[in-house]
Amino acid sequence: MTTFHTKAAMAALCTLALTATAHAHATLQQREAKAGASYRGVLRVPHGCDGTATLKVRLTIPEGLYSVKPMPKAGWELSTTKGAYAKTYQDHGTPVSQGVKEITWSGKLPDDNYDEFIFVGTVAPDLADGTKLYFPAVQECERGTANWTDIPKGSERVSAAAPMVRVAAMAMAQTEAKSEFTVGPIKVVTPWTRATPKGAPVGGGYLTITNTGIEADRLVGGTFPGAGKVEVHEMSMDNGMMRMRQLPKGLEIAPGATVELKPGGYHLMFTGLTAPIAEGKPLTGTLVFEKAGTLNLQWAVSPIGASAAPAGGGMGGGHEGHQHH
Ligand SMILES: [Cu+2]
Repeated sequence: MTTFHTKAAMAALCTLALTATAHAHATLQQREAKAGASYRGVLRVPHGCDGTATLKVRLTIPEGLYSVKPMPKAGWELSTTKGAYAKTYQDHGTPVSQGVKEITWSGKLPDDNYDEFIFVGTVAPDLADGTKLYFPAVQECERGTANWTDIPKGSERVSAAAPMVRVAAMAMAQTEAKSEFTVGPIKVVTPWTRATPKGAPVGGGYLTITNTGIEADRLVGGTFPGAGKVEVHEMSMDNGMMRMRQLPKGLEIAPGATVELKPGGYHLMFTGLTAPIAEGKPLTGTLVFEKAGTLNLQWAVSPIGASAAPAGGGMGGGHEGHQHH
């Protein structure tokens, strides 16, 4: 029993100690990075070693982050170690096969001060979603060192974890970029439609429109592949009945206003469809605004009967994967 209690007490103490030091770790401020995009790392150093000042901060750059450049710091001397990458990356069309693998800042950071050490780099575009990049960091102090260099295996817990960044895959990053379209002061977000069964003469289009300008504009129509016309419609309750009517003068978007077109409310109606709308592959179309003019956009296609845009904002596999039949 005594042994048991002691062990339990020890375990409790260890947990406490871990929790306490967790706040004091050297960490990276931005823990998400997008594959294929630039990443700005801010290493935060909250204290020295055993009460003594930090004299050096040494950061190791993992494979997968390339074209790394450290930001010089007033009062600190900067040095880098370069080396070969495991593979060749593209930097704006130029192949790069080597670069900065380690950055060292030398200076003095008193134990009771906090400071940040900054670098930028590019995340390899082919990294899988959820990839973890570890940046082992070492503080050399007046007395001793603090090593933030532990890299956990799987879900293992480590006491001095290396700063880590999670990568979001490029397809997802592109999805976000491609679900927003603008013309003049008009911004359209997440346009989506749903697949239609064979022979259905109409389809519906949904999106969110924001007018960032100073005068009102009107959505008056557009084009959609295989549709005779694109009409602006409104669904509303009339004596307890859902009714749909065309808005012949279009839909006004007041300056500064955001209007949502969604199932059961305002929507676009694609009439005279010559072929069913097929799920998966985004469709290119236009919207016409009275003042802002023609906006080119891509419609994400949800399954038949869906009540929302496809997951992830919509421009999924089809766009990248070229799913031809
Ligand atoms: Cu309608």
